[in-house]
Amino acid sequence: MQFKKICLLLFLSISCFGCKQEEKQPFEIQVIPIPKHIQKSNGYFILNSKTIVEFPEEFEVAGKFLEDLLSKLSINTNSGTSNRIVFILNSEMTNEEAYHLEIKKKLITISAKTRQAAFYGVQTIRQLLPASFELDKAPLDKVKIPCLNIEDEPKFSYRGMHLDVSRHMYSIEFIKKYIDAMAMLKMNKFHWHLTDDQGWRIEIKKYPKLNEISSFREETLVGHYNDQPHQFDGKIYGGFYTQDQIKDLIAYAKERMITVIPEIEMPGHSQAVIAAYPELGCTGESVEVATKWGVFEEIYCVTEETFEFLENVLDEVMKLFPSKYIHIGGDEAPKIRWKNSQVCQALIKAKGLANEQELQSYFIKRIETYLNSKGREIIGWDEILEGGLAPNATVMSWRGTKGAIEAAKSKHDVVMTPTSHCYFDYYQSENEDEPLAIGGFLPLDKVYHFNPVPDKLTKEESKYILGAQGNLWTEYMPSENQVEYMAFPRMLALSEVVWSGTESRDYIDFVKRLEYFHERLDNLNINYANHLYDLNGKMISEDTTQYFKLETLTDGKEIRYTLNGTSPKLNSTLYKDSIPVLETMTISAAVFDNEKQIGKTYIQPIKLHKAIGAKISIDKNPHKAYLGSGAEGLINGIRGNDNRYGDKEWLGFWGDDIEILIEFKEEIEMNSIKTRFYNGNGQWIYAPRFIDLDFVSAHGVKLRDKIELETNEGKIVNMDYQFNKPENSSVKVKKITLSIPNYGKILEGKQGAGNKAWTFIDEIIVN
Ligand code: TNX
Repeated sequence: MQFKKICLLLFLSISCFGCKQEEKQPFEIQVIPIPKHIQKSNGYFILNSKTIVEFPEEFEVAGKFLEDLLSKLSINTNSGTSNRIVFILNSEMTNEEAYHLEIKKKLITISAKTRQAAFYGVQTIRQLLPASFELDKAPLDKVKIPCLNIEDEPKFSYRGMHLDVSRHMYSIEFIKKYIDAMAMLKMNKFHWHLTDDQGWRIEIKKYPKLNEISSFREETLVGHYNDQPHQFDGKIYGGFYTQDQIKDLIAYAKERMITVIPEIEMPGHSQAVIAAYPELGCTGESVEVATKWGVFEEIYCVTEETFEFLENVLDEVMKLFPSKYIHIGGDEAPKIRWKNSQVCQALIKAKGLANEQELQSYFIKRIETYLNSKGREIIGWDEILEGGLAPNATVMSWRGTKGAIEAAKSKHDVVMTPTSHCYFDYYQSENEDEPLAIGGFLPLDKVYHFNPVPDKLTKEESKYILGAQGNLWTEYMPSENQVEYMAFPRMLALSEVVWSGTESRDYIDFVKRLEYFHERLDNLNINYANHLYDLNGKMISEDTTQYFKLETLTDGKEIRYTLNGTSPKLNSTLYKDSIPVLETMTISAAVFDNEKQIGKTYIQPIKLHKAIGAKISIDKNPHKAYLGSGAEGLINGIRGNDNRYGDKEWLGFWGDDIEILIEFKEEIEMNSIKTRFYNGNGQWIYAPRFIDLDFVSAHGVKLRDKIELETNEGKIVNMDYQFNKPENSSVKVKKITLSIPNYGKILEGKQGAGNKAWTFIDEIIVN
């Protein structure tokens, strides 16, 4: 494989000093996240078994980390000269996390003010070393590091990764591996989502039933939530982390400069607790630990008993976790139980609150007061803004950026985790054979191009944006392997977002470094997704001609394709600028490097029909997270994926009634129009109940019809309209209007009840 060859070459260029060609081939700096300033100078520092490492006591962690790395060199050699790597404590540096790395021929210095900063300097050195240093033994006895000067500091102070261990649970060993990877990427906050409806995962000594009952569910949903009818595996699932395991993990993370922030969900996502302690719910009735995904109505009732319980739980949590922040959840708490509870209604009256939203705010403020009194601060999901924000709360903005803007404008700190750029449980590729995921579409480049600071903020307000975090919700990640697949390489892209900032970001350069980084991930035994050799395709319509464009991310490779349904081979047509589309066809293409196919085969059926090349407009903009390929994408001959509304073909609208106008250049003769709607009710997506169709001929003759749709038909609802016409005559049409009313409010008892439904529409086929 060519990739291996590249690595071998690089490896040789690092290890084979004395080679003359090397001077011609400048050493490329492959560090992720890319440092702020790099200045390369001449010559190399030769690392060898005689290299001495010196560090002050404050930098013991960083110093030892480096010594451990160096001890991987083969020691059965006496070659090399003694040179030094020296850590310097420089209290004058302004940024606490900044380091200065200077590599000269005989001396490397790492200057830093804090232990974190020194550690980050070492992570940079680590990535300047060959990837074989990630193995137990680096089979080398000398390594040359290029002389250079790096001045580096992070853009954001909060650089986080989250992991949900409620929906699925992972070993402490695995979480340590996850933390190791975060540390390598200079991330510093691990948000540990410990409790949810499907399982309570932290040992609480005062309430043993939390671990006996709340930590286990009877069985688990099989397949996707949108697959009906729901099926279950019939196996008990669960467990929890003991306080000793948690202490050990926190200490482990601390050595890697990572703060562990625990999340204890309230008032919602607490069905597992109510399963063990029904008296904490409003009905007092017993419920089960949830066995499927979603949002549940069983939430804590607002009683003194609940507060006493939560304060006791939080006392144990605070004893374990030294973190300044305690995450209290706050998201997705349906208010139906509170509406029907006399106790809650009486409290609303007594406290002069306007409604249940304000009651939620009262709830969160009480918990905040308690935690503040113990010297801690709360973080909550952006729903904590509803009904009034607690005075000192930090907001984790997940439903877009609205919450972030509101919070920053009222001088509250914010951590950005919008679904659009930070939900690593979404699909990362359009390949049909991707492992099952929750939905959505978040490819690597989209993560990479994230700017955590919403543009609606002034410079002053932007200071409240502490940083960003990647979220790993694990409904569809039953194994550790699967978590890694979803986390990597998106975590690498995010590390550059939060560390390097927008100024020094270049995606093509990142991709090159990532390609090189694969070997490091291989050596670390991380199951990353590799979509670098995928193809991206796009249909282009110009007047009456259509053609298809293909592109791949990495340089210096060939694309070969066939149009007859056979797999692309070495002797298949070489792709140049585009593929003319003259008829209905299937493009099968792949990336080739050095005479071998690398990456997967890309298969794209294209179905020509009469609307292709017409003019199309929609009276509303699709939601910015689901823009597909714009309005034109609805008549480009390409259908969306049957399972994934988040791809480049489906268009998503949130709550809007929409009107789509298709205008033909010349009047056409047609006899049918078809389209389809996504109907993923678990994700609040509903097909419309009916559609109005208007046809107008060039002479102004009008035809109008209404089509009722069966909205509980399944995951996809088809609209298939044929003219009722005498044999052999067809209808002449110049303009078609499709009026598509939104489904309306989601019904009680369904996911997202009371919210506006989404409408997702795919290709409109005219024949
Ligand atoms: C929403 S993000 C949730 C989680 C789900 C996630 C799936 C948030 C605060 N709540 O409970 O796991 O969507 O993407």
